[in-house]
Amino acid sequence: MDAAFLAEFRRTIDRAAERLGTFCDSEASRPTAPGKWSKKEIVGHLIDSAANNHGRFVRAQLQEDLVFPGYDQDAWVRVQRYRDRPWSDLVALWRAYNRHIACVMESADPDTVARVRQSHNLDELAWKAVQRTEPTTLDYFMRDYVAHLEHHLRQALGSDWAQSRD
Ligand code: NI
Repeated sequence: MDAAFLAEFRRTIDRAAERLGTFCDSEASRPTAPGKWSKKEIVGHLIDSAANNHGRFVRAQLQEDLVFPGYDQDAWVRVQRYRDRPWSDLVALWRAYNRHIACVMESADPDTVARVRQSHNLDELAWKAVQRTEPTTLDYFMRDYVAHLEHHLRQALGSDWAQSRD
Protein backbone atom coordinates (compact mmCIF):
# COMPACT_ATOMS: atom_id res chain seq x y z
CA MET A 1 0.00 0.00 0.00
CA ASP A 2 1.51 3.32 -0.98
CA ALA A 3 3.10 5.51 1.67
CA ALA A 4 1.11 8.68 0.96
CA PHE A 5 -2.19 6.83 1.34
CA LEU A 6 -1.04 5.29 4.64
CA ALA A 7 0.19 8.62 5.99
CA GLU A 8 -3.15 10.23 5.17
CA PHE A 9 -5.07 7.32 6.73
CA ARG A 10 -3.06 7.59 9.96
CA ARG A 11 -3.59 11.34 10.02
CA THR A 12 -7.34 10.83 9.59
CA ILE A 13 -7.39 8.33 12.48
CA ASP A 14 -5.53 10.62 14.88
CA ARG A 15 -7.41 13.79 13.98
CA ALA A 16 -10.80 12.09 14.07
CA ALA A 17 -10.05 10.47 17.45
CA GLU A 18 -9.09 13.88 18.81
CA ARG A 19 -12.26 15.47 17.45
CA LEU A 20 -14.51 12.62 18.63
CA GLY A 21 -12.99 12.97 22.08
CA THR A 22 -14.30 16.52 22.39
CA PHE A 23 -17.90 15.24 22.73
CA CYS A 24 -19.12 14.30 26.17
CA ASP A 25 -20.67 10.91 26.91
CA SER A 26 -24.27 12.14 26.79
CA GLU A 27 -23.76 13.96 23.48
CA ALA A 28 -22.27 10.80 22.02
CA SER A 29 -25.31 8.80 23.20
CA ARG A 30 -27.87 10.97 21.37
CA PRO A 31 -29.11 9.86 17.91
CA THR A 32 -27.52 12.03 15.19
CA ALA A 33 -31.03 12.31 13.63
CA PRO A 34 -34.42 10.82 14.61
CA GLY A 35 -34.22 7.04 14.29
CA LYS A 36 -30.51 7.14 13.36
CA TRP A 37 -27.45 5.80 15.12
CA SER A 38 -25.82 7.85 17.89
CA LYS A 39 -22.11 8.70 17.69
CA LYS A 40 -21.47 5.74 20.00
CA GLU A 41 -23.28 3.44 17.58
CA ILE A 42 -21.51 4.90 14.53
CA VAL A 43 -18.11 4.37 16.15
CA GLY A 44 -19.29 0.92 17.29
CA HIS A 45 -20.20 0.09 13.69
CA LEU A 46 -16.71 1.25 12.63
CA ILE A 47 -15.17 -1.03 15.28
CA ASP A 48 -17.19 -3.93 13.79
CA SER A 49 -16.02 -2.92 10.32
CA ALA A 50 -12.42 -2.87 11.58
CA ALA A 51 -12.80 -6.30 13.22
CA ASN A 52 -14.31 -7.90 10.13
CA ASN A 53 -11.94 -6.29 7.66
CA HIS A 54 -8.87 -6.96 9.79
CA GLY A 55 -9.54 -10.67 9.32
CA ARG A 56 -10.26 -10.24 5.63
CA PHE A 57 -7.09 -8.22 4.99
CA VAL A 58 -4.95 -10.92 6.62
CA ARG A 59 -6.73 -13.84 4.94
CA ALA A 60 -6.55 -12.08 1.56
CA GLN A 61 -2.76 -12.48 1.75
CA LEU A 62 -3.07 -16.22 2.40
CA GLN A 63 -5.69 -17.22 -0.17
CA GLU A 64 -6.24 -16.71 -3.88
CA ASP A 65 -9.74 -15.25 -3.86
CA LEU A 66 -11.40 -12.32 -2.11
CA VAL A 67 -14.46 -14.23 -0.91
CA PHE A 68 -15.38 -13.60 2.72
CA PRO A 69 -18.42 -13.84 5.02
CA GLY A 70 -20.48 -10.70 5.49
CA TYR A 71 -22.07 -9.55 8.74
CA ASP A 72 -25.45 -8.09 9.73
CA GLN A 73 -24.36 -4.54 10.58
CA ASP A 74 -27.46 -3.38 12.46
CA ALA A 75 -27.67 -6.64 14.43
CA TRP A 76 -23.98 -6.36 15.46
CA VAL A 77 -24.55 -2.82 16.76
CA ARG A 78 -27.70 -3.90 18.58
CA VAL A 79 -26.42 -7.01 20.37
CA GLN A 80 -23.23 -5.31 21.55
CA ARG A 81 -25.22 -2.43 23.07
CA TYR A 82 -22.74 0.22 22.03
CA ARG A 83 -25.09 2.91 23.33
CA ASP A 84 -24.43 1.75 26.90
CA ARG A 85 -20.62 1.77 26.62
CA PRO A 86 -18.36 4.58 27.87
CA TRP A 87 -17.62 6.92 24.96
CA SER A 88 -13.93 7.26 25.73
CA ASP A 89 -13.49 3.45 25.65
CA LEU A 90 -15.10 3.25 22.21
CA VAL A 91 -12.96 6.07 20.77
CA ALA A 92 -9.77 4.54 22.20
CA LEU A 93 -10.60 1.10 20.78
CA TRP A 94 -11.54 2.59 17.40
CA ARG A 95 -8.26 4.50 17.21
CA ALA A 96 -6.09 1.56 18.30
CA TYR A 97 -7.81 -0.90 15.98
CA ASN A 98 -7.42 1.38 12.98
CA ARG A 99 -3.79 2.10 13.77
CA HIS A 100 -3.31 -1.67 13.76
CA ILE A 101 -5.10 -1.98 10.40
CA ALA A 102 -2.78 0.71 8.98
CA CYS A 103 0.14 -1.52 10.06
CA VAL A 104 -1.51 -4.56 8.43
CA MET A 105 -1.81 -2.56 5.20
CA GLU A 106 1.79 -1.39 5.47
CA SER A 107 3.10 -4.91 6.10
CA ALA A 108 1.31 -6.50 3.16
CA ASP A 109 3.47 -7.53 0.22
CA PRO A 110 2.89 -4.96 -2.59
CA ASP A 111 2.58 -7.67 -5.28
CA THR A 112 -0.12 -9.42 -3.24
CA VAL A 113 -1.97 -6.14 -2.71
CA ALA A 114 -1.87 -5.38 -6.45
CA ARG A 115 -2.60 -8.93 -7.72
CA VAL A 116 -5.74 -9.11 -9.86
CA ARG A 117 -8.33 -11.45 -8.34
CA GLN A 118 -10.96 -13.01 -10.58
CA SER A 119 -12.96 -14.55 -7.74
CA HIS A 120 -14.45 -12.21 -5.13
CA ASN A 121 -17.74 -11.16 -3.50
CA LEU A 122 -17.10 -7.42 -3.37
CA ASP A 123 -20.51 -6.96 -4.96
CA GLU A 124 -21.79 -7.84 -1.44
CA LEU A 125 -18.95 -6.72 0.84
CA ALA A 126 -17.53 -3.49 -0.56
CA TRP A 127 -18.91 -0.05 0.28
CA LYS A 128 -18.55 0.85 -3.43
CA ALA A 129 -19.50 -2.50 -4.89
CA VAL A 130 -17.57 -4.26 -7.66
CA GLN A 131 -19.56 -6.45 -10.06
CA ARG A 132 -18.73 -10.11 -9.59
CA THR A 133 -17.87 -10.39 -13.30
CA GLU A 134 -15.16 -7.71 -12.95
CA PRO A 135 -11.80 -8.66 -11.43
CA THR A 136 -10.57 -6.61 -8.46
CA THR A 137 -7.61 -6.27 -6.06
CA LEU A 138 -6.86 -6.18 -2.36
CA ASP A 139 -5.63 -2.62 -2.99
CA TYR A 140 -9.15 -1.66 -4.05
CA PHE A 141 -10.69 -3.41 -1.04
CA MET A 142 -8.36 -1.64 1.42
CA ARG A 143 -9.05 1.77 -0.09
CA ASP A 144 -12.78 1.03 -0.04
CA TYR A 145 -12.49 0.25 3.69
CA VAL A 146 -11.02 3.71 4.34
CA ALA A 147 -13.63 5.42 2.14
CA HIS A 148 -16.38 3.72 4.19
CA LEU A 149 -14.71 4.87 7.42
CA GLU A 150 -14.52 8.46 6.14
CA HIS A 151 -18.20 8.31 5.16
CA HIS A 152 -19.21 7.45 8.73
CA LEU A 153 -16.83 10.05 10.20
CA ARG A 154 -18.70 12.68 8.16
CA GLN A 155 -21.94 11.34 9.69
CA ALA A 156 -20.53 11.63 13.20
CA LEU A 157 -18.55 14.88 12.85
CA GLY A 158 -20.30 16.78 10.08
CA SER A 159 -19.47 16.87 6.39
CA ASP A 160 -16.90 19.67 6.71
CA TRP A 161 -14.74 18.24 9.50
CA ALA A 162 -12.06 16.98 7.08
CA GLN A 163 -11.69 20.43 5.49
CA SER A 164 -11.09 22.13 8.80
CA ARG A 165 -7.70 20.49 9.38
CA ASP A 166 -4.72 22.67 10.05
NI1 NI B 1 -21.36 1.43 7.21
